[in-house]
Amino acid sequence: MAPAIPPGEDGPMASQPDDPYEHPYPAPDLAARHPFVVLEPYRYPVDEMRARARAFHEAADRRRSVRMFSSEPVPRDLVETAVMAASTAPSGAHKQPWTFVAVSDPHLKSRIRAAAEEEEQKNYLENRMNAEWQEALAPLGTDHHKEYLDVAPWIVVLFEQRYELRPDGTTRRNYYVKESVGIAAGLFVAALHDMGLATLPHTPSPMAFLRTLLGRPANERPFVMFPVGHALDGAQVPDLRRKPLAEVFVEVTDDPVA
Ligand code: IYR
Repeated sequence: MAPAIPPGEDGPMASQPDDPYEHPYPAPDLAARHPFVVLEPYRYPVDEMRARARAFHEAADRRRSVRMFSSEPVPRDLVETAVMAASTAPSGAHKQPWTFVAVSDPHLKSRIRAAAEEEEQKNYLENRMNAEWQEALAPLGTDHHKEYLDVAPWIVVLFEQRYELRPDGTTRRNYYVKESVGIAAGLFVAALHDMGLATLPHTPSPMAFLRTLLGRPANERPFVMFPVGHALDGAQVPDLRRKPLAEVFVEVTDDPVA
């Protein structure tokens, strides 16, 4: 059977002496039906791996969720590039089931703030969040005031596409939508932080109002929204500690069931 990718520079590697695979991927009949390319290698010497790993952790560890934004404008292309980075997230069946909806219009931001505050009043003041929940939030000092939605130059609302709506009106299933969109959200947060912008994953639950307010189609449901901008000079954040490795990492060595 002729391989779909001709051998050569972009072709499949000759089997290596230490090749452990009995069942190569892609199988030749798969490669005959769908295009494959050779992965661009990106390996580093192990010392460089450690240095990069440490640098990435240190940079990530400087990120904080911000609730006091500056009104300083942020060029739209920066938001777009963060969305492109987020949109590299792996997704179920590569469906990329997300839409990032960006708003900088002051009137629209105000309407979002008003609707969010209306929901949050029920959460905080009418005890839609129970006592245990409110107690857990106490150290963060959040309340129903969401002024930052007016102040931050951008609000980006991340919508999950519960199913695919094709231009001809037909639909297709999406898979692992929450997992996929959650990973994209994480990459968005990281991309903004890496370029020196601040954000806050904000979920004014329920937030169905965002679909109507932003005129989104029936297959889309708001997943999380992000005020995006520079942190206000002197902005305060809660003095939180991150769990140490020992609390978040376990290596299982013996078969626990044996
Ligand atoms: N959505 C509310 C409440 C809230 C809930 C959690 I969980 C938080 O970590 C923070 C806030 C709000 O945005 O205030």
